[in-house]
Amino acid sequence: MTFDITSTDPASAARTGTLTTDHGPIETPIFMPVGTAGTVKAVHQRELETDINAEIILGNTYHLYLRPGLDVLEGAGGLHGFNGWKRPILTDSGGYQVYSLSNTRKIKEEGVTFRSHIDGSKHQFTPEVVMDIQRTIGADIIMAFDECTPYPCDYDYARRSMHMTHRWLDRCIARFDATPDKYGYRQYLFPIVQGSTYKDLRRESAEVIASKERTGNAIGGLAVGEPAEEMYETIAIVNEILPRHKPRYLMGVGTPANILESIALGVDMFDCVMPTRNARHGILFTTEGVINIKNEKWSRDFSSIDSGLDHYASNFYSKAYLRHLIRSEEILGAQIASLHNLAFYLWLVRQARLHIRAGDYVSWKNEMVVRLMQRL
Ligand code: PRF
Repeated sequence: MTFDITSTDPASAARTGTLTTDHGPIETPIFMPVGTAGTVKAVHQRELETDINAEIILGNTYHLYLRPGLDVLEGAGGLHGFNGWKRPILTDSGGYQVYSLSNTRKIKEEGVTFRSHIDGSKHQFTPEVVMDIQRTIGADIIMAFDECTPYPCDYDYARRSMHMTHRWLDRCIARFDATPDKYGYRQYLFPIVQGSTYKDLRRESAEVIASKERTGNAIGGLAVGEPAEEMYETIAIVNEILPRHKPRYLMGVGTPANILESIALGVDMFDCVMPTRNARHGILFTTEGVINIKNEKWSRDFSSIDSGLDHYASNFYSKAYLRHLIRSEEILGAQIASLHNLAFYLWLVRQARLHIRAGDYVSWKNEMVVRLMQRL
């Protein structure tokens, strides 16, 4: 995998780049649609690839391991063979999902034991198990096994948890480097910085993660309820330390404003369920601001969902029609809204790249964060 920085913004840490994998190139900064269970919910592969040109999608170790299971995925030749997606895939390691979804989880030095949210069956994730699972899923980019601390988190817990995440990382690296690429293309392991919102812990974690000299690095443990300003301060501290010439991935972020601000701090990769999850609840991101399509005010608004986007679903369907579909819980409503929101997020990062190249990123960003976050 290579990462070429193609331009840098004179007024911020923003940069554009090309990350090249065996499944093709990724232009950064990039947003990665979340495909938890092997599907970006309510969106076809052809729509992802052709309509909105998603360059990489996410999968979740936790979900795919529980269902359909590794024997099915291995039989299909990995997730690419199973769902037909030809471009890069990144998988999250399962730690974060175990904490948020499973029942009765126990975190110990060895790993995490938990019960499935599907059938209550008992499982154990260790750094070694999680490396093997992600190799079998066939992800191009594999995430280290970590603990994402909650917010707020007392200092002592955050410090002990971070040190365990670092020890887990050494076990991840040992296992990952001892196992071959599973399906003939190259797979890469990204380590994750933790340390809650404590500056000294974040510095220590970033130093440790940078010292492993992997292909790319991730920042975890943010966007878990802390004020946005605290998140930005933490990102700035970490990005001072993470190497400039490698991609930086901010996990699980965020709103359009969060993404634009983090790009200015030198982040290259993002993922979040927000565009797809909010879509299913009728919350739409548009080039003019945020719309709750269920509101009465849209009932006779026959204008297109977003004429500012050059995209089929955003232009063809009216706000009033989408409102009707979402209120009636029609499946097509979720499809149109999800496709539109993802088209918006990918438009957003494309615009960011254009403005970084043009050298006016900061002034554009300052205007956009106000416009895009207003409630219409
Ligand atoms: N760790 C992992 N996945 C994550 C996070 C994390 O800290 C977050 C935090 N926002 C989202 N997804 N492994």
